[in-house]
Amino acid sequence: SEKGALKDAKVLFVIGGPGSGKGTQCEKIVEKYGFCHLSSGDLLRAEVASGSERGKKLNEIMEKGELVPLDEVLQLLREAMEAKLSETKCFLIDGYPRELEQGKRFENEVAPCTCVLYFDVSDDTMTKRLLERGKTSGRVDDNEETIKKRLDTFHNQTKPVIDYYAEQNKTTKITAEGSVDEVFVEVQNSWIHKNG
Ligand code: B4P
Repeated sequence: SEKGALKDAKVLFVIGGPGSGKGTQCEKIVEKYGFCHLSSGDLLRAEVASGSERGKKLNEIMEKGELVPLDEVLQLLREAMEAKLSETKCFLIDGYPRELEQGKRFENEVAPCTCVLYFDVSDDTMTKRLLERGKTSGRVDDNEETIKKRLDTFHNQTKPVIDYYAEQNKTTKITAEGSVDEVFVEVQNSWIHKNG
């Protein structure tokens, strides 16, 4: 079955608050190490852009800075992984899991996770980056009010995920306050160490 095919995939979860630089660093990792990068946020925005009824509902949730229903995002990820399986078995899953149940369901139904990269950044820095991006992004969630809610969602729902994988010694914390290139040095140090 498809589930069987994905079971052998090598999966790295990439977690961090909104604007922590996950997407940015994943692109650099792909350039250098050639993983397949799948961003849950990008997959959701693509669904919104398609103009479907499902997309309209998702957009309303994202505009509020809340998490979309687990089954929606898990299904999108599974389909995207299956579509890439003939090319690679190594996946960077960016922006997922954002709540503990997402991690457990993914590991039960898709594939076990090898390692979690956690981008640690202060709320202040994340807010500044997102407001900066908001000047040109056109994203419904890059405004002051939604950013506050996204930070709350991160602290309340995603932090327990980080603790859960830290207890299993799977979490690698990256200090991600610096510039894009400085952070990438940190990533490479941890990355080569764990996956080189
Ligand atoms: P995401 O798309 O994951 O949005 P994000 O948290 O803002 O991360 P992103 O990858 O875009 O930003 P990055 O840090 O790279 O999620 C959006 C929404 O989708 C969520 O709020 C939720 O509603 C929904 N969603 C997504 N996944 C979900 C899931 N699993 N379950 C339920 N709902 C889900 O970069 C931010 C900015 O900072 C960029 O402009 C970048 O250029 C800049 N930047 C990056 N690194 C920098 C650095 N070192 N210095 C200066 N600027 C930097």
